[in-house]
Amino acid sequence: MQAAPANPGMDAETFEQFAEQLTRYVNERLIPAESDLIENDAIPPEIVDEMRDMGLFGISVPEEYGGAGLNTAQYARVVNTMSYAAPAYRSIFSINVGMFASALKNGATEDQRARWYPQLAQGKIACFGLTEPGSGSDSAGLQTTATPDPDGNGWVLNGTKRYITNAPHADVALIMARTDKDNLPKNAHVSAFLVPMETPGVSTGSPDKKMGQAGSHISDIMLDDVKVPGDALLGGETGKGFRFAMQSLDNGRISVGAAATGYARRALNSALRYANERQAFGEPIARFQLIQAMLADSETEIYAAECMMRDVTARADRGENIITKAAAFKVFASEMCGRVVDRVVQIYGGAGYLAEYDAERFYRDARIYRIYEGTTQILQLQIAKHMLREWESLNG
Ligand code: COS
Repeated sequence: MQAAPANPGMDAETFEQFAEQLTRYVNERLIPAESDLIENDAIPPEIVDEMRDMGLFGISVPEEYGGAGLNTAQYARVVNTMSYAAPAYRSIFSINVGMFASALKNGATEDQRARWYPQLAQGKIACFGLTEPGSGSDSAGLQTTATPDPDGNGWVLNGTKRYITNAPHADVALIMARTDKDNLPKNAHVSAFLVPMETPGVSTGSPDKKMGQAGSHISDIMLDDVKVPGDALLGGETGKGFRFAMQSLDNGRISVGAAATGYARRALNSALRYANERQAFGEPIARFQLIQAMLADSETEIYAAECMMRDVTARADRGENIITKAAAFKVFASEMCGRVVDRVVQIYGGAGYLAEYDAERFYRDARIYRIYEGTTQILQLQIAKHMLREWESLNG
C-alpha cells in the first residue's frame, strides 16, 4: 500500500471542481481575450481582477494565511491549465505562488510569513530579484550589496537587477544581495531581503521589448541606497540567501515545466485542427503520413512531460529532494515545447510564418522556456553534478 502523501493540499474533490472551473475559464474567457492582450501588450485589467477574485495569486499560500493551500501537484496542474492560454496569464501570478511563496515557506520567520503571505493571497504582486547585468547563470556572482545601516539595525541595498518578471507591476521583491564582499564557500556571501517596491531608492526601468510572451513584462530594478529594516532579512540570518534562492528555483523550474507542457498541448491542438481543415492534393493534410508523424511525435512527447510533471510533483509533496528531477523536468518540457511549436509551424506551412495565424506566436512565446529559471545547459550541469556525486558516494 502506498503511504499517504506528506502534503495532501486541498481536499481532492474540491480541487477537481476548481480545476474544472479553471479549464472553462481558460477556454471561455482567457483565450477569447488573447487578441486584446496581444494588441495592447497587457492583460485586460478586468481579467487580472477576476484572477485575483478566483484566488489565483494565493493558490500555494497556506490556508491559515488566506490562501488555497494547494500542494505542489495541484499547483502544477493549475499552472499547466492556465498555460493552455497565452503565457502572460501565468506570468502575472507565477512569482507569487511559485518562487516567492516558496522562499517564504523555506526561509522566512513566522513574522515575515504573517506579513507577506496574506498580501500575496490578496493579489499583491511579487517579483524575484536574483539576475543582474553581470550575473545570470552565474547567480552567486551577483554584485548587489547589502551593508549594515549605520543609522540603525537595518540594511542599505545598492545594485541593479535585470530581466525581472513583473518588476513593473510588483508590490514587493525578494532581492538577493551580497552581505560579504568576498565569495564564501557554499555561496554564503549571498543573503535575501524582502523589499517593498515603494521603499525610497527603489525604481524600475521601462519594460524591455521581447521576442514573445506579449502582456508579460520584465524590467530592471535599480536599488539606490535603499534602507530596509532588520526584519527585511529573510529568515533573520545572513548567508542563507543563495540556498533559499536555489530552493525557490526548484519550484520555479516545476512551474516553467508545467507551463511549457500546457502550451505545447495548446499548440498541438491548434495544429490538429489546422491539419483537419487545410486541404492539399484534394484532401485534409491530416491524412498525410508525414503530417501524422509530426502530430504523433508531439503527442508522445507531451505525454512524457505530463508524466514527469505528475512524478516530480508527487515526490515534492512526499518531501523528497527534487533538485535533479525538477531540473530534468524543466529541461525536457521546455526543449519538448520548442520541438512541438517548431513542428506546429511546419504543419501550418506558409501560414505558420504569418502573424495572422497562431503558430508564429506559439513559436516565439515558447523560446524563453529553455532559458529562464535556469538554461538547459546550466541544468544539464546541475543534473550531472548530482549524478556524479551519487555515483561517487556509492563507488568512491
Ligand atoms: N536547494 C538547496 N540548497 C541548494 C540548492 C537547492 N536546490 N542548490 C544549491 N544549494 C546550496 C547548497 O548548499 C550547495 O552546496 P552543496 O551542493 O555542496 O550542498 C550550494 O548552494 C552551492 O550550490 P551549487 O554547487 O549548485 O552552486 P554553484 O555555484 O556551483 O552553481 C549554479 C550554481 C550555476 C548551478 C546556479 O547558480 C544556477 O542554478 N544558476 C542558474 C540560475 C538561474 O536559474 N537563474 C534564473 C534566474 S532567476 S528567474
